[in-house]
Amino acid sequence: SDAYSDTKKRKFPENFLFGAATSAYQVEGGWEDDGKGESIWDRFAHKHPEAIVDGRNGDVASDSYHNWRRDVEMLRELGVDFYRFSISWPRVLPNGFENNINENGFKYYDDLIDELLKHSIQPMVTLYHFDLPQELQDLGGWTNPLSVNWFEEYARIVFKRYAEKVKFWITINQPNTICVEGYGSKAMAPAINSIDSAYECVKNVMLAHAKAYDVYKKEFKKKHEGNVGIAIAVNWYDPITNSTENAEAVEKARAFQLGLYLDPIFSKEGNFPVLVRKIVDKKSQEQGYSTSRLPKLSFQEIQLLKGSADFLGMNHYTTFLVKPSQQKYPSPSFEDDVGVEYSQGEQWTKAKSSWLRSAPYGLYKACIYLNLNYDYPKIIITEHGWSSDPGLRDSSRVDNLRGYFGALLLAMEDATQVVGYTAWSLMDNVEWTAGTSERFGLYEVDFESENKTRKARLSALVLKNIIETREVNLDWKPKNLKIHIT
Ligand code: PNW
Repeated sequence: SDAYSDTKKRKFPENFLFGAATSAYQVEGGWEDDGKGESIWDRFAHKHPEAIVDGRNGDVASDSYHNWRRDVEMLRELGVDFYRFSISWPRVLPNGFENNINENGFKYYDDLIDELLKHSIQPMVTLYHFDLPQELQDLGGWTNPLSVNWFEEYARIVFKRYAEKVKFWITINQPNTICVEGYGSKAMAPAINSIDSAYECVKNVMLAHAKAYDVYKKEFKKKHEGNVGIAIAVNWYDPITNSTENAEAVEKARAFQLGLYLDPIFSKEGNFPVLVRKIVDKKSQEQGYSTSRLPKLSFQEIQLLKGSADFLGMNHYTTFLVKPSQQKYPSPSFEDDVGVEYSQGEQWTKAKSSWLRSAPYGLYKACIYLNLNYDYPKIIITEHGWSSDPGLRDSSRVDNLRGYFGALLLAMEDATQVVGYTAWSLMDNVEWTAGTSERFGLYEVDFESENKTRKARLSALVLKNIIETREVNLDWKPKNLKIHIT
């Protein structure tokens, strides 16, 4: 058992918000319908079909482009307060630029948002979840400093259209995935695999976020009173054992994985962490570069970034155990800069994804870390979830959900300012290069069927019960797997 997640009866407050999440590329399909432009994920999946585990890419995915009415019905069945989904930039601005607006693409989101509001479900809109317009990538994508302006114009257009209806906004999902996985490796599109471009990307993505926040604050906030945040991967990092070397290693892991994205926005001083600056400057010099690959932020940029979020969107899945790296990583690389190795507790239950094990205590510790380092920020858990094989009796997902809710309730009792929780994911979808081989859905999707039929899993009924009762009852079981709108 886990000292940070127990069965004591703690309740979610009545005003606590529950939601479920998806992202455009992962569920929509309709990849070239009605004038949609090509995204970097369309290009990557078509050019490298061998990179997608089971060959199922985002061309059709869960076909939410046609099944959005059913998606809203599922949200009503669950009884959630909000739906977190993302807008596909190339669906609404096919080449990325503001001078070419695709009304047909916007119509899809008009309909989805209206259907949600008709049933009192708040839309929570992510502006960017990994699917850059390919034409912008051809100009360097997030390594081009102009990307800050491209995103600003895109954000303004979407704010203008939906400020009346959407009160929760997330600018960017997981800068670390976008930059380190997308530009510093071949794991995600655009698979650039250059460490210099990864750090350039970090600077531009962070500034793009801050600009969009600024646009909302200056042009929309007064009238529309919405909230704008950013979703950052805040997994937990612990030393594998207590030793001086491991303590130093975990400090580096936290600085590179968390501080690099959190400090500029949420710390008092602003700017990138001093430790990251020191390490990357030194490494760059040793490797024969005259300038550091970590770009500098100007005084104005530091000011723009500082405080640029009404809430922290916390994506939390798991915990990693850290020690100094024993192997030599390729150099230069992000791994080499951080210089640590990750593992996970052998005793922690394994999910379908290789990186994912269940360790609820890590959510508690991550919350306390945020409180102490960033002065009790307002938090919405914007993603948490579990991958499994297909099948409706997903008891591993139920265990994971209950365990993490226990830890969350304990963190809230200890003054963590969490106002909402978002399950990843509403339904099975395209898990990037894992295709549909890793299922994250509360609802199962039959990808072989014509209509991509959705069916509630056991976890959907358990979550529905928790939302209704506001508490986690480990003994609760549904009579059958039928789910109804209540
Ligand atoms: C997130 N980790 O990525 C993404 O935002 C989603 O699009 C994705 O489908 C979901 O989580 C599941 O993978 C993550 O290594 C990738 O801890 C990696 C990690 C966490 C989240």
